[in-house]
Amino acid sequence: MDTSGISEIQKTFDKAIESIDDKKSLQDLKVEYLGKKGKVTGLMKEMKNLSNEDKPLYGAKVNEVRSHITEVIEEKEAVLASAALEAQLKEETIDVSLPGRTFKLGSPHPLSRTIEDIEDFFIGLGYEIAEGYEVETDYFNFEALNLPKSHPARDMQDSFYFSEDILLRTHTSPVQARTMQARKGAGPVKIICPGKVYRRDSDDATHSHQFTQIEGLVVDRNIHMSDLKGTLELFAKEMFGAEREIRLRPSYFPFTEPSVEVDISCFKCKGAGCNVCKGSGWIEILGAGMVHPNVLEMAGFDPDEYSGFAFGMGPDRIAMLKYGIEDIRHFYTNDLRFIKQFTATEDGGNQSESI
Ligand code: 2NL
Repeated sequence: MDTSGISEIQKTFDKAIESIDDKKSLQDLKVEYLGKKGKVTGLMKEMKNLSNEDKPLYGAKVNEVRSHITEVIEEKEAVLASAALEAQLKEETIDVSLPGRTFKLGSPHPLSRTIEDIEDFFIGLGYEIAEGYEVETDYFNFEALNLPKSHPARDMQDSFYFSEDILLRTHTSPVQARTMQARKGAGPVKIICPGKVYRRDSDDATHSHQFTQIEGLVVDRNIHMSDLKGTLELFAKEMFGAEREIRLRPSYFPFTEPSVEVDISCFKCKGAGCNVCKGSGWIEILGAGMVHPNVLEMAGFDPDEYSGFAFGMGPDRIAMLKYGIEDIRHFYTNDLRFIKQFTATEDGGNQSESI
């Protein structure tokens, strides 16, 4: 019996495997020898031509070669796999000393930030936030606030009219009037009304036809001017620093009686006089007063039983003072270079330039 063919196949295999150094060629080699139409399988097919005597010997020899080839291929597979893993690990090495990827932080618009700060302060004192309509009726924007059709103070609040009776609100007071009315004469009312308001004005550094307002209203039994004063003093200290003092000057609003303008001691010069306070040591920040009995009555509250105080301020002006912004139009013209100056801080707020 001639088994030289078998030895020959093992020899050629041993030679061929030496030069294999990738998975694909190894797979091809495996098919070439052990596959259905492979060389080793071909040897087995020769069996039928052998005598019964020779068959076991021949079969054993072929099996030996098959085991050898199988074993060598498995070894090679393991070697290639570990080499591939090593190469991958080398490739994907992470240099932990490299700087991390940076990402850009957004920051709140200084006006939004100011409005939120003001809201937070009053929420802390137990106020609720009330919001209403930007398109209002003449009644709620003017009449209900003691500004009848003939009232000369209407001239100061010329607005954008949709019709004789419908307009863009000139202040947030209609929200307060509506809230009072909804309470049907039963106090207490303790609300803060923030929002956009509109006036027919020519835009310049300190005027905008669209701006923001925050008004506050407290109506209950036994509300006095002292309550207003204490509230606004706390507010001034919270917004502009614990050393701030407030000063009340007599003023006039149709919806309050008496009415006052409220100043804070200058946060820049501490009262000595500078460009921010125009040399006076005081800065006007809001208007306020005791709710006019007519306003209470029109909203369904008995002025003999209830009294209240109200105040109104412009967050635009407060933000301009706080952050040293010299032109109100910066808030509304969406120039990113402006907004980017107010970088976010860890507490989520803006970094103040001037205070
Ligand atoms: C200012 C002055 C003020 C009010 C707003 C008010 C609202 C109701 C009743 C009474 Cl419903 N008063 N609001 C009172 C005084 C002043 O705003 O200079 N704002 C920028």
